[in-house]
Amino acid sequence: MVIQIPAEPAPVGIDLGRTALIIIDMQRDFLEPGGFGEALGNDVSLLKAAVEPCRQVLAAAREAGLFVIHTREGHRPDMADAPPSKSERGIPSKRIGDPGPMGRILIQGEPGHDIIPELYPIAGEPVVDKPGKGAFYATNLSLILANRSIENLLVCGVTTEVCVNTTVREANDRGFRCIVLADCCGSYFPEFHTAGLAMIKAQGGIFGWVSGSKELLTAMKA
Ligand code: C5J
Repeated sequence: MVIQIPAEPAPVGIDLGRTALIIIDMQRDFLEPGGFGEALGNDVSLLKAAVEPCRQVLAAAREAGLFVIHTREGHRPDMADAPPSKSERGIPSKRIGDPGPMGRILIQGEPGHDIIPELYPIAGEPVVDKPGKGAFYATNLSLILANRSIENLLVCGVTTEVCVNTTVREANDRGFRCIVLADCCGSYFPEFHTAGLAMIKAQGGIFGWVSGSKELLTAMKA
Protein backbone atom coordinates (compact mmCIF):
# COMPACT_ATOMS: atom_id res chain seq x y z
CA MET A 1 0.00 0.00 0.00
CA VAL A 2 1.36 3.41 -1.02
CA ILE A 3 0.84 6.31 1.38
CA GLN A 4 1.59 10.00 0.91
CA ILE A 5 3.42 11.62 3.80
CA PRO A 6 3.48 15.41 4.14
CA ALA A 7 7.18 16.23 4.40
CA GLU A 8 9.81 18.80 3.62
CA PRO A 9 10.97 19.76 1.07
CA ALA A 10 7.98 18.00 -0.59
CA PRO A 11 5.41 15.30 0.15
CA VAL A 12 6.73 11.78 -0.38
CA GLY A 13 4.89 8.64 -1.45
CA ILE A 14 6.10 5.33 -0.04
CA ASP A 15 5.02 1.73 -0.39
CA LEU A 16 4.63 0.47 3.18
CA GLY A 17 5.50 -3.06 2.06
CA ARG A 18 8.95 -1.78 1.08
CA THR A 19 9.42 0.43 4.12
CA ALA A 20 11.23 -0.21 7.38
CA LEU A 21 11.21 1.78 10.59
CA ILE A 22 14.74 2.16 11.90
CA ILE A 23 15.23 3.38 15.45
CA ILE A 24 18.76 4.58 16.03
CA ASP A 25 20.57 4.12 19.36
CA MET A 26 17.71 4.76 21.79
CA GLN A 27 19.98 3.30 24.46
CA ARG A 28 20.20 3.92 28.17
CA ASP A 29 23.81 5.02 27.61
CA PHE A 30 22.56 8.03 25.65
CA LEU A 31 19.30 8.79 27.44
CA GLU A 32 20.00 8.07 31.10
CA PRO A 33 22.45 9.56 33.60
CA GLY A 34 25.74 7.67 33.97
CA GLY A 35 26.17 6.62 30.35
CA PHE A 36 28.25 7.64 27.37
CA GLY A 37 26.24 10.78 26.61
CA GLU A 38 26.71 12.16 30.08
CA ALA A 39 30.37 11.06 30.17
CA LEU A 40 30.94 13.37 27.22
CA GLY A 41 29.53 16.27 29.26
CA ASN A 42 25.97 16.35 27.93
CA ASP A 43 22.63 16.97 29.65
CA VAL A 44 20.94 13.67 28.85
CA SER A 45 17.47 14.87 29.82
CA LEU A 46 17.35 16.81 26.53
CA LEU A 47 16.79 13.60 24.59
CA LYS A 48 13.69 12.51 26.50
CA ALA A 49 11.26 14.52 24.33
CA ALA A 50 11.80 12.09 21.47
CA VAL A 51 10.75 9.01 23.44
CA GLU A 52 6.94 9.37 23.42
CA PRO A 53 6.56 10.27 19.71
CA CYS A 54 8.94 7.43 18.92
CA ARG A 55 6.88 5.04 21.05
CA GLN A 56 3.72 6.03 19.17
CA VAL A 57 5.37 5.49 15.79
CA LEU A 58 6.75 2.14 16.92
CA ALA A 59 3.29 1.02 18.07
CA ALA A 60 1.73 2.06 14.75
CA ALA A 61 4.50 0.37 12.77
CA ARG A 62 3.99 -2.86 14.70
CA GLU A 63 0.23 -2.72 14.18
CA ALA A 64 0.69 -2.12 10.43
CA GLY A 65 3.17 -4.99 10.16
CA LEU A 66 6.09 -2.78 9.12
CA PHE A 67 9.59 -4.18 9.37
CA VAL A 68 11.24 -2.64 12.45
CA ILE A 69 14.99 -2.47 13.08
CA HIS A 70 16.78 -1.15 16.15
CA THR A 71 20.42 -0.14 16.35
CA ARG A 72 22.79 0.16 19.27
CA GLU A 73 26.15 1.90 19.28
CA GLY A 74 28.76 0.08 21.34
CA HIS A 75 31.82 -2.09 21.49
CA ARG A 76 32.97 -5.60 22.24
CA PRO A 77 33.92 -6.24 25.87
CA ASP A 78 37.59 -6.54 24.77
CA MET A 79 37.19 -3.23 22.90
CA ALA A 80 39.03 -4.65 19.88
CA ASP A 81 36.54 -2.75 17.69
CA ALA A 82 36.95 0.60 19.48
CA PRO A 83 39.55 2.78 17.79
CA PRO A 84 41.79 4.65 20.27
CA SER A 85 40.78 7.89 18.54
CA LYS A 86 37.28 7.22 19.91
CA SER A 87 37.99 5.53 23.25
CA GLU A 88 40.47 8.22 24.33
CA ARG A 89 37.75 10.88 24.26
CA GLY A 90 35.76 12.10 27.24
CA ILE A 91 36.54 12.69 30.88
CA PRO A 92 39.23 10.23 32.15
CA SER A 93 37.59 7.46 34.23
CA LYS A 94 34.33 8.08 32.32
CA ARG A 95 35.45 6.84 28.92
CA ILE A 96 34.22 3.94 26.77
CA GLY A 97 34.84 0.72 28.71
CA ASP A 98 35.12 2.43 32.10
CA PRO A 99 32.78 1.26 34.87
CA GLY A 100 29.68 3.40 35.33
CA PRO A 101 26.38 3.14 37.22
CA MET A 102 24.91 1.14 34.31
CA GLY A 103 27.95 -1.09 33.80
CA ARG A 104 30.90 -0.47 31.50
CA ILE A 105 30.19 2.54 29.34
CA LEU A 106 29.06 1.74 25.77
CA ILE A 107 30.03 -1.92 26.02
CA GLN A 108 27.82 -4.64 24.53
CA GLY A 109 25.98 -6.70 27.12
CA GLU A 110 26.08 -4.02 29.81
CA PRO A 111 22.76 -2.56 31.07
CA GLY A 112 23.60 0.93 29.77
CA HIS A 113 24.21 -0.38 26.27
CA ASP A 114 20.69 -1.74 26.02
CA ILE A 115 17.64 -0.06 24.56
CA ILE A 116 15.38 1.95 26.88
CA PRO A 117 12.36 -0.03 28.16
CA GLU A 118 9.80 2.23 26.41
CA LEU A 119 11.13 1.19 22.99
CA TYR A 120 12.35 -2.30 23.74
CA PRO A 121 12.53 -4.60 20.69
CA ILE A 122 10.16 -7.53 20.39
CA ALA A 123 10.65 -10.85 18.61
CA GLY A 124 11.22 -10.43 14.88
CA GLU A 125 12.79 -6.97 15.16
CA PRO A 126 16.50 -7.20 14.38
CA VAL A 127 18.88 -5.32 16.64
CA VAL A 128 21.96 -4.14 14.74
CA ASP A 129 25.01 -3.54 16.91
CA LYS A 130 27.30 -0.96 15.40
CA PRO A 131 30.77 0.19 16.42
CA GLY A 132 30.48 3.48 14.52
CA LYS A 133 28.08 6.34 14.09
CA GLY A 134 26.54 5.13 10.83
CA ALA A 135 24.35 2.02 10.99
CA PHE A 136 25.77 0.64 7.73
CA TYR A 137 29.43 0.83 8.75
CA ALA A 138 30.81 -2.58 9.83
CA THR A 139 27.32 -4.11 10.20
CA ASN A 140 25.06 -6.42 8.16
CA LEU A 141 22.27 -3.83 7.85
CA SER A 142 22.51 -3.70 4.02
CA LEU A 143 21.93 -7.45 3.85
CA ILE A 144 19.04 -7.32 6.31
CA LEU A 145 17.31 -4.62 4.25
CA ALA A 146 18.03 -6.30 0.90
CA ASN A 147 16.53 -9.58 2.14
CA ARG A 148 13.27 -7.72 2.80
CA SER A 149 13.38 -5.68 -0.46
CA ILE A 150 13.30 -2.49 1.60
CA GLU A 151 13.49 0.76 -0.37
CA ASN A 152 12.34 3.34 2.19
CA LEU A 153 13.44 4.06 5.74
CA LEU A 154 11.45 5.90 8.39
CA VAL A 155 14.18 7.16 10.68
CA CYS A 156 13.95 7.91 14.41
CA GLY A 157 16.54 8.10 17.16
CA VAL A 158 19.47 9.91 18.67
CA THR A 159 21.35 12.00 18.15
CA THR A 160 19.98 13.95 15.22
CA GLU A 161 23.28 15.36 14.04
CA VAL A 162 25.50 12.37 14.80
CA CYS A 163 24.19 8.82 14.37
CA VAL A 164 20.88 9.75 12.71
CA ASN A 165 22.58 12.08 10.24
CA THR A 166 25.45 9.69 9.50
CA THR A 167 23.04 6.79 8.92
CA VAL A 168 20.81 8.87 6.64
CA ARG A 169 23.81 9.90 4.56
CA GLU A 170 24.97 6.29 4.28
CA ALA A 171 21.44 5.13 3.38
CA ASN A 172 20.95 7.88 0.80
CA ASP A 173 24.13 6.84 -1.00
CA ARG A 174 22.86 3.26 -1.03
CA GLY A 175 19.64 4.32 -2.76
CA PHE A 176 17.17 4.36 0.14
CA ARG A 177 14.50 7.04 0.52
CA CYS A 178 14.93 8.31 4.07
CA ILE A 179 12.08 10.06 5.85
CA VAL A 180 13.37 11.45 9.12
CA LEU A 181 10.71 12.03 11.78
CA ALA A 182 11.84 15.25 13.43
CA ASP A 183 10.07 14.91 16.78
CA CYS A 184 11.23 11.29 17.09
CA CYS A 185 14.85 12.45 17.01
CA GLY A 186 16.79 14.39 19.61
CA SER A 187 20.07 16.09 20.33
CA TYR A 188 21.93 17.37 23.37
CA PHE A 189 22.17 20.61 21.38
CA PRO A 190 18.81 21.97 20.15
CA GLU A 191 20.57 24.08 17.52
CA PHE A 192 22.32 20.97 16.13
CA HIS A 193 18.95 19.16 15.96
CA THR A 194 17.57 22.00 13.83
CA ALA A 195 20.71 22.19 11.69
CA GLY A 196 20.92 18.40 11.32
CA LEU A 197 17.38 18.29 9.93
CA ALA A 198 17.95 21.36 7.75
CA MET A 199 20.95 19.66 6.12
CA ILE A 200 18.86 16.63 5.17
CA LYS A 201 16.00 18.54 3.55
CA ALA A 202 18.01 21.38 1.93
CA GLN A 203 18.59 21.64 -1.81
CA GLY A 204 15.43 19.78 -2.74
CA GLY A 205 16.07 17.06 -0.14
CA ILE A 206 19.74 16.39 -0.72
CA PHE A 207 19.81 13.44 1.70
CA GLY A 208 16.09 12.80 2.17
CA TRP A 209 12.87 14.13 3.63
CA VAL A 210 11.90 15.49 7.02
CA SER A 211 8.44 14.87 8.45
CA GLY A 212 6.97 14.24 11.91
CA SER A 213 5.21 11.55 13.90
CA LYS A 214 1.77 13.16 13.55
CA GLU A 215 2.09 13.49 9.78
CA LEU A 216 3.15 9.86 9.47
CA LEU A 217 0.46 8.53 11.82
CA THR A 218 -2.28 10.49 10.03
CA ALA A 219 -1.06 9.24 6.64
CA MET A 220 -0.97 5.66 7.89
CA LYS A 221 -4.52 5.90 9.28
CA ALA A 222 -5.84 7.35 6.01
C1 C5J B 1 26.79 9.82 19.60
C2 C5J B 1 24.87 8.77 18.61
N1 C5J B 1 26.21 11.02 19.64
N2 C5J B 1 24.12 7.70 18.72
N3 C5J B 1 26.10 8.73 19.19
O1 C5J B 1 27.94 9.70 19.95
O2 C5J B 1 24.48 9.76 18.03
